[in-house]
Amino acid sequence: MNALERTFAMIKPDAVAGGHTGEILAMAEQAGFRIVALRRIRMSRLEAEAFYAVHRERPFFPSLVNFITEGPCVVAVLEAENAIARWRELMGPTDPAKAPEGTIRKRFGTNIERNAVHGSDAPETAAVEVPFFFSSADLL
Ligand code: 3AN
Repeated sequence: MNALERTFAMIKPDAVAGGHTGEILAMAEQAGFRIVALRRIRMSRLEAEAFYAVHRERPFFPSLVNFITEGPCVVAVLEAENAIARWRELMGPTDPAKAPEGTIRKRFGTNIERNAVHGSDAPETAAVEVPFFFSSADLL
């Protein structure tokens, strides 16, 4: 089975403000992902709270919402075989201090919160996160 899969990817405000959008997209393309959809957005607090609703009860939730709304993000849909797992591998672990060489978070992450990128963690998550930002007409 070599079915193509799509994942939701986000370049977070730290990496966008740092001028790393192009390098991160280039890393994605060099790793074999096709960029299906791409948009620069600025999330409202309401949108950020909805997007990160699964973390609502976590102690870091208010700080996470502050961070993700501090500036523009770039959101994308990436397509590849096994895209969800492969994008998470290219991102590296949540904590950039634990990220191996060659990962996006090793190169551009600062700490567990300001970690440059996001990616869906499962097909069920991608199925919610992709339509959160993109309509079917964006996904050709
Ligand atoms: P990932 O982004 O690697 O899937 P999640 O889903 O566990 O990680 O967490 C979502 C986001 O919440 C992370 N990207 C990070 O910005 C933030 N976060 C997770 N754990 C912590 C923590 N212990 N302290 C601060 N922020 C955190």
